[in-house]
Formats: sequence, structure tokens, C-alpha cells
Amino acid sequence: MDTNKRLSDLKLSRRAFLATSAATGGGVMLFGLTGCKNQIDTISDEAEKANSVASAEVTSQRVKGDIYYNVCPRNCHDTCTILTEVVDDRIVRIQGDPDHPITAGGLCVKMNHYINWVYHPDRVLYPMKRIGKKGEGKFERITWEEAYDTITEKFNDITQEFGSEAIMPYSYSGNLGIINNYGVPYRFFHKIGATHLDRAICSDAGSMANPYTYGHNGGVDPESYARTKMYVSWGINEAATNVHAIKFIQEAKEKGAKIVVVNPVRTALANQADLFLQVKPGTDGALALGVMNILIKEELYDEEFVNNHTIGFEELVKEAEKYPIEKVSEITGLRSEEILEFARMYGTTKPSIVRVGYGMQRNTNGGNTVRAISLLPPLVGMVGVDGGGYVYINSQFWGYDWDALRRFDLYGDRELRTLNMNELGKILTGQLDSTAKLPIKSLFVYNSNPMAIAPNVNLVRKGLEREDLFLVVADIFHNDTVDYADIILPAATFFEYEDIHQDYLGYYVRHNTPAIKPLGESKSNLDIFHDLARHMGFDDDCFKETTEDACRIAINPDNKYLKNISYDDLKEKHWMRINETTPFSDKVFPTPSGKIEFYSEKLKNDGYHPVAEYVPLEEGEIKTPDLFKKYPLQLLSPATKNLLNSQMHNIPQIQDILGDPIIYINKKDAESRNINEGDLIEIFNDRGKTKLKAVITDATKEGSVVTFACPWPKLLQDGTSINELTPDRIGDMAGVSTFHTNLVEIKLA
Ligand SMILES: Nc1nc2c(c(=O)[nH]1)N[C@H]1C(S)=C(S)[C@@H](COP(=O)(O)OP(=O)(O)OC[C@H]3O[C@@H](n4cnc5c(=O)[nH]c(N)nc54)[C@H](O)[C@@H]3O)O[C@H]1N2
Ligand SMILES: Nc1nc2c(c(=O)[nH]1)N[C@H]1C(S)=C(S)[C@@H](COP(=O)(O)OP(=O)(O)OC[C@H]3O[C@@H](n4cnc5c(=O)[nH]c(N)nc54)[C@H](O)[C@@H]3O)O[C@H]1N2
Ligand code: SF4
Ligand SMILES: [Mo]
Repeated sequence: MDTNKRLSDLKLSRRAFLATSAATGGGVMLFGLTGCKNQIDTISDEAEKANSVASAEVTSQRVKGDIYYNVCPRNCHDTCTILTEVVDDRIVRIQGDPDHPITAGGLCVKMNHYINWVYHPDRVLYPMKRIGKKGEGKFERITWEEAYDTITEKFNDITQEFGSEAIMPYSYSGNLGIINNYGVPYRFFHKIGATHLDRAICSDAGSMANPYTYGHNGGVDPESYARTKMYVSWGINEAATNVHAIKFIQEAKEKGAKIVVVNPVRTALANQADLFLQVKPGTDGALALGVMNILIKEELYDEEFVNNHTIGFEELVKEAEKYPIEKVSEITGLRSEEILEFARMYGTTKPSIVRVGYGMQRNTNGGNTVRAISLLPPLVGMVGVDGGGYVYINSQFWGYDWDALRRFDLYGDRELRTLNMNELGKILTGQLDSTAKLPIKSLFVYNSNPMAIAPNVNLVRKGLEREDLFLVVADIFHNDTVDYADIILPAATFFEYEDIHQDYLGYYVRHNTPAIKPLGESKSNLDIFHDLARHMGFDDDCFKETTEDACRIAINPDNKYLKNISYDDLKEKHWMRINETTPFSDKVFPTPSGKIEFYSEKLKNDGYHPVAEYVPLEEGEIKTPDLFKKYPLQLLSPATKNLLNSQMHNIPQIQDILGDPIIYINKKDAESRNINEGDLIEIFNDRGKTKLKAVITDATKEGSVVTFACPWPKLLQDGTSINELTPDRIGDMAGVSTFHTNLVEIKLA
């Protein structure tokens, strides 16, 4: 707490102002899509609406309260530090920390509504048990004692009859606190010997691909974008998913940097780009290889860097030759001239940054695609230089002390199976060999909302309807998943408990201070799991730890990136930068050869092409021509700036901004189906169907349709969302999800 600061006294710097306008989206269009007639709503209109609501909430409060430092724990690149003003244990105002270089004073459109979220009338505030049918959403209040007794008894019975692996956790990123997400809950499931969950829904293919090239995933920090001369946005929608990076990109642009966007969808950044490559989805691997071919043929590569710091150049030359420009043009749907322009610009403009997003790798060829793109920066010598380089994810080259937090030792010698969260429907309906033999009898969901976010949710629903499945859900709200619970546990919000955080884009660690007491009988995940563990009779010391104990354990001073960072310092300073400036500036690469590997023996041994290759999508024109005839459109369902995965959809102001779910259809695809702007259309494939309102545009590539991810099904007109149609097929690396390898057809509803 810092009582010297008053939010109303804070002045916004120019950068803070830019951040706020970027965060609230000044001037860019809904969903980052432009160029369509009948625009839905401009973000500037929305921002005005959103901000007027937010300020109306607070300006009526003339009292000056105490300031606490919170950290927005959503699964978001930005990890904003929030200044929270509290009067009489009630939050009256929030604002982004103006002193933090990335947050720079502004929150995003969504999270300006955090006060409405915390004090939402529908929060789950007490433990409850089901009294209606599964999915009906009828519950009655019980005590924590009864909730813990019921869970303990059920878990003991299931373990006795089926073994402990009949119990499985299901969690992802509702809250990214180091203690309350990645840490303490794992201990509990390790102790009982539950089935391990492979949490591969998000970014894992890319995370696996990059280390083959560089040795680890360390990429450049967001502040360095401002110092680049060329920024390549490859399969990412910064204006929606990473609003606080926009100001750095704008700063670079003001200083003359070139902006290139590679995306099947014209994002807000594409609108400002010098070059927009509207690539056919799933073909980026061919583009990367084709660009490398041009760089090599035209001798635009950095010979000195290649000679000194890489291995496998000869093999790369041979592979790249297989991608002449005409062939790449045909695969990617791009004109040869634009491919050539991109290659020449990239070969001659330095320093340059290639930024790779996560959406693109949620494809059956996602890992191979990221691997191909990762080879571009070393070819032009853009590794370890200021303002130049590559970035995918920045939370994996260093970390907190996961072993101490997660306590793998607690399951001892037991060999426990691992199941992939992307296959939840198959898991619950016994469609995997493993679950046919040993079914999951209890699922414990926390930090996730599978009924909104999981692929093939049609099948997930069938699983959750099972009368013999004991479902426990710890959540803040009565979402669609909670409706199927046998026991609901009330989760507190991050304003109500302590945690520490790690940015996954920026180079910061942060401390989240409890600003108010937990509402009702809600508890942090730490308290939920530690209390339950003790209730079950586990007397291991770790279950007696307080949050502070766990935070102290997590910050391991032996980690070179955490040098000079202690818990006490972090608590006092609220956020601190890790000990890193420019990754790989020492030209030391932790690969098997110690160099950047254009050719990787390890890739080969793991069953992949040792250099890189373009592999057509498993569901698409080339691999499944018959299915393609039936369902000729590829559906993309990436993030929207107005929701954070499924979160905030239940906030009325957000619903106003979001409106009805829409689908963006290319003009030609609409014409051939007699679909007009505003028509209600049905979108369908063999997995399921839902209804959406048509927006006709040229901002999507012909042959692909686009909608947004993760609304709450029950808040939509017929109780279904787009995940009815998405596949639960597993991608090429690390078991990743394949939301975008998805063929569909549309017709008037
Ligand atoms: N506002 C908001 N912010 C978020 C989230 C949110 O839901 N809302 N989600 C958070 C999470 S969990 C994550 S993982 C990140 C994701 O952040 P991003 O990586 O930005 O992820 P997506 O929005 O899924 O996809 C990014 C872009 O990939 C493009 N794309 C899809 N297929 C292809 C392809 O084949 N090739 C190319 N080149 N591009 C393709 C899409 O059109 C989209 O613009 O965002 C985080 N931030
Ligand atoms: N179609 C489609 N589907 C997608 C995606 C896509 O691009 N397209 N993206 C996928 C990706 S990348 C991701 S990461 C996943 C995200 O999937 P999730 O991580 O499940 O998404 P969220 O909606 O952020 O969070 C889920 C729940 O966590 C709860 N929660 C928040 N804080 C706490 C807490 O402190 N304790 C407890 N117990 N609960 C809490 C929230 O109330 C919310 O109900 O979605 C995936 N789904
Ligand atoms: S969702 Fe992202 S941009 Fe919005 S407040 Fe949270 S961390 Fe910041
Ligand atoms: Mo994600």
C-alpha cells in the first residue's frame, strides 16, 4: 500500500496517454477489422462508452482512499500493474500504473470494468451443491465444511474403487498467479496421485519449435520495438491481444520504421502497415521458406553471422530452393511481387524484429510453421542486437522455482498417466484407449471454463452430463461449466489475495497486494487447496504454507535472471525488471551444437524435418478434398479485444460493446451464397453448428471466415458458441490445440 499516492493526483505522461488511447483502442476498428461497409462500431465510440461508464462509477466517489498495487492476472501479454483505490474495504477506483514502462497509466477496454466484475451481483460467494439436473444450474448454499466433507468422501471412494488416476484436474489460465495457478494447486493433485493434465491448449507448439533453433525461447522485450527499423507482425493481433505494445510500435513508426503484417485477417495494425501480406491461413511455413530462398539467391543474408554463429546453412539452402516464388505464391495466395518486396525489405532493413503470435500455431502444422519462421532472423544476422531479433514467448527462458512450488516429489514413484486437455470431450466420454480402460470419475475444474473455451464443446457437454461424473468447479461466476458442477467452490478475485507474477512478454516480475478482504466466503486457490488437503488428512508441511511462504520459496536467488530480486524488495517496489537486456547478445546458444541450428539433429530424432518444411493442414483442400467439397471454408476464431478468453462476457457494459456474435465473410464467399450484410447465418460442420450475424468484408481472405473466441454459450441466443465446431485434433508439436484447422460451411439460418 502506498498512502502517499492518490489516483486523482496522478498525471499522465505522453507515453501513458498513448498507452491509454491504444488500450482503449482510439481510432481502430472493432476486432481490428476494417474495410467492411456497415462497420459494427468503432473502438473510439466504444472506448468513450466504456470510459464514461468506468468514470461514472468512480467520480461519484469524492473520498480519497488508500492505494494498493494489484497485477492484472489474466492470460494477457501485458500483465498490467493496477493502482487500486480503496475506501472502507471497498474498491472505488482503478488505474494502470503510470510509472510502469509497459502499463504506462492505462488498462484495456475490458478491464476498465474490473469494479463491476468484483461487485457483480452474480458472483459465487458461498459453497454450493447441485439440486437440479446436470447443466440446469440449480444449487443450494452449503458450508465449507460440508463441501470439503463431500469432496473428501468422494475422492476417497473413487480412489478405493478405481484408483487415484480416476480423478483429474482441469485448469488453465483464468488467473496466471504464480502461487494460485502454477504453484499450489499442483501439489494437491500430485499428493492424491491424480491423472496429470497436459495443459497444451494455447502456445505449446511454438514454445517447442523455437528452442530447436535458438536453444531457448528468450525473445526481445517490448520496449525494444521502439528502437527497431522494421517490425514484422506475424500471426498476431496486437491491437486486441497486446494493446500495450502498440505504443512501442507506433514510436518506431514515427521514427521511420517499416511495419509488415502477415495475417489472413486485416488487423488494426495491418491498416497502418507498409506491407500487409494477406496470407492464406496455414501456409506461413511456405512463405517463410520462400522468403529465405530469395534472401539466399539475392545474397541478402548475413554471411558473417551465418558463418560464425550457425550450423546447417548448406542444408537450409537446399530446402529453401524447394520453395521458388511462383510455388509460394500459389500456396499462400499472395502475389509474387509482394513476397519479393517483403524479402527485399527484410534483407535490407536493420535492425528488424519478427514477432510471432500464438493464434497461427493452433494448426496441425503450427510447430513446423513456427520453426520455419524462427530461421529468418539468424539468416539476416538479427540475433543479439539492440532493436533487432525475434520474439514468441518470454516466460520460459527463466522462471520461478517450479519444483519447490509444484512438489513433484509428492507423487513419489507412482507412474501417473497424462491426458491432453484438448481432448476433454473424448476423455470424459471414454473415447481414448486410456479412458476406455480407466474412466475419469471426478473432474476438478479451477481457473478455467471448458464449456466456453474447449474445442469440440459439443462432446465436452456430453461428458459433463454424465451422472456418474463428480464435478467440482472453483470459480468466481456461475458460468456454463459451473452449471454442471456437483459442488461449486467460491473463488476470490485477485484484488482479495496476494500473489506474484511473471510477464510472458515483458521482462518483469510483479507483486499483487490484497486490496480488500475476500467477498462473502470466497477464498484464494491457495486457501481452497491447502484447506482441502488438510481436511483430507495430508500433514505435509507444504500444505501449511502461507502465500508469503510460497512467494519466498518461488523466488530462487540462484536463478541468474532473479539476481538482486528478493520477495521483500518486490513487495516494496511492486514490480522489478529481471536481469536481462538483449537476449543472446553473448552469442551463446544452448543448442546441442552451441550455435543457432538451421539443421537440427534433435528435430530429426524427434521425428520432424531437420531444417523446416511446409506441411498442408490435416483438414483442408489438399489433405481432405472430400471434406473440403462439403465444407469449403476455413474458420478462424481468434481472440477479441472485448473479452479475455471467456472472461468479462457477463459484464453488461462489455455485452453492450460486444453485441451479437458476428462472422466476417469475404465478399466473394458471401455473394456465391446469396448472403447479405446483417443476415443471420448458420455455420456448421460434422462437429456442430451455431448461429451468427453476417458482416461482409474484404478484411478476411477469400475462403476463410472469422469470428471471435470464447463467449459464454448461455449468453448467446441459442446457448451455443463457435466452439461447437472447433476440432479436438492434436497439432504437430507438443500436443497443441488446432482451433484454426477447421473446415465449415455457412448458409442463411
Ligand atoms: N483482448 C484479448 N486479449 C487476449 C486474449 C483474449 O481473449 N482477448 N487471449 C490471450 C491469450 S490466452 C492468448 S494465447 C493471446 C493470443 O494472442 P495472439 O497470438 O494475438 O492470438 P490470436 O488472437 O488467437 O491470433 C492472432 C492472429 O493470428 C491470426 N491467424 C490465424 N491463423 C493464421 C495463420 O494461419 N497465419 C497467420 N499468419 N495468422 C493467422 C489471426 O487472424 C489473429 O489475428 O492473447 C491473449 N490476450
Ligand atoms: N475457439 C477458440 N477457443 C479458444 C481459443 C481460440 O483462439 N479460439 N483460445 C484458447 C486459448 S489460447 C486459451 S489460453 C484458452 C483459455 O481458457 P481459460 O484459461 O479457461 O480461459 P478464461 O476464460 O480466461 O478463464 C476461465 C475461468 O477462470 C476463472 N477464474 C479467474 N480467476 C480465478 C481464480 O483466481 N480462481 C479460480 N478458481 N478461477 C478463476 C474465470 O472466472 C473463468 O471462468 O481458451 C482457448 N479457447
Ligand atoms: S487484460 Fe491485459 S491489457 Fe487488460 S488490464 Fe489485464 S493485463 Fe492489462
Ligand atoms: Mo492462450
